[in-house]
Amino acid sequence: MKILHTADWHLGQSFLNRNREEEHEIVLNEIIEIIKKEEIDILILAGDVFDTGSPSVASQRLYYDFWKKLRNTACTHAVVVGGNHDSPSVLNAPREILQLLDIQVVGAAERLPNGEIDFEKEVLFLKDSKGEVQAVVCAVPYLRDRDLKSSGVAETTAQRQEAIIRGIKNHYTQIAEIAQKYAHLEIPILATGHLFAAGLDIEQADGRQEAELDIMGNLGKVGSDCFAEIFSYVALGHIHKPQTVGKQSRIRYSGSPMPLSFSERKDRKIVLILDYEKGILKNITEKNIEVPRKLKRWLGTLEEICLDLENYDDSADFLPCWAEIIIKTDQTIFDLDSKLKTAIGKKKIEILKLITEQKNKVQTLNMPEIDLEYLNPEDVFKQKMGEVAPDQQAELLQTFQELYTLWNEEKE
Ligand SMILES: [Mn+2]
Repeated sequence: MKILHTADWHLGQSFLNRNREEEHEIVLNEIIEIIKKEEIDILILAGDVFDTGSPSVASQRLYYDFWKKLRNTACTHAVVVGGNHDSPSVLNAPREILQLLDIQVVGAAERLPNGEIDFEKEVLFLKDSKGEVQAVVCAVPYLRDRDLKSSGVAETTAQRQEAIIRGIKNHYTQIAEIAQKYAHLEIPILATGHLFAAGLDIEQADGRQEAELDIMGNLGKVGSDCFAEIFSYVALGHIHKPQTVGKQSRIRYSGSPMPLSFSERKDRKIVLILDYEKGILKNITEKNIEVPRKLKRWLGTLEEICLDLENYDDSADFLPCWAEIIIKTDQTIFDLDSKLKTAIGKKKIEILKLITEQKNKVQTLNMPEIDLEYLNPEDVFKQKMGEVAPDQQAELLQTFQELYTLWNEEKE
């Protein structure tokens, strides 16, 4: 049995006001091709399906087109869990109809009538054509504060983080207990998650990416000890760079299938394929995704950058690469635009961000005028948050996300 693990699609992402629909379409088609070629039986999508809680019609079309195309493959089951970017109600809305197509969706932690978490609802049984259970997927979505927190009052940030980690651990412990009942079946038992694990390789992170990581959802970082051995594999989402957690190959981030920020420009973009025999995980392989558009960063003096641009080989680029150019200079440069344009010539390079660093003065030029139409409420909030002390941003953003989700839910 073969299972494909992917995550963090972020459909509908607008990157510096640019639309990414074409890239997403190409990448999703590549995933379909991999599913066909590798004869995948089960697909797992570990959260952040959409970039925003109110996805555009175009991004929803991509989502449903993908399911349509999946019908023409041998893949019989799919499991989708909500990420921190997803609105649980948006993901859950079509779940009954998707269920008919053997696509199971868990947008958020479910609750019993008494308000307690309904752990059983996250344990999914994937059946073959004879009705026999062929795999158990413990579909744990992104766990929101309200799913985790004990009723503490006026907690400090540290206490809050501890409570989050305790809450996540408890959640997986409860799920593992349920899963244990099926240990004798000799079928794959897996878990999913959309969370921030401890001890990740973020060495490529510049200051900005770390800031991004910190404001990505909740603050708690869980260790690999969170995931009981009963889970032969833990399919994670949230971190966009593929990697294992705590050097355990069974606990992994697949990463996003295409680069979503300049800090991901050097990441490999892949999906993971798990090979099971009689319920035992025999092999994990990475399949490369051919990224249709590269994100690039050029940094140096104007002369160095112009030389690099002139020598840039765009022959393998399907779509023009998007560039961030950071020029170090000690004087004001005149005709910067035309100098760069000359260096680029007919090459497929589009400058999205141009920064000149003049000794202590940093100036961002060419930043396209931001039209409110292209921003989602979270983007606007993040921009306003620039005025707030960095250590308070994570908490503020989380509160905003919770309020915004609640508001959206009430609207419906
Ligand atoms: Mn993500």
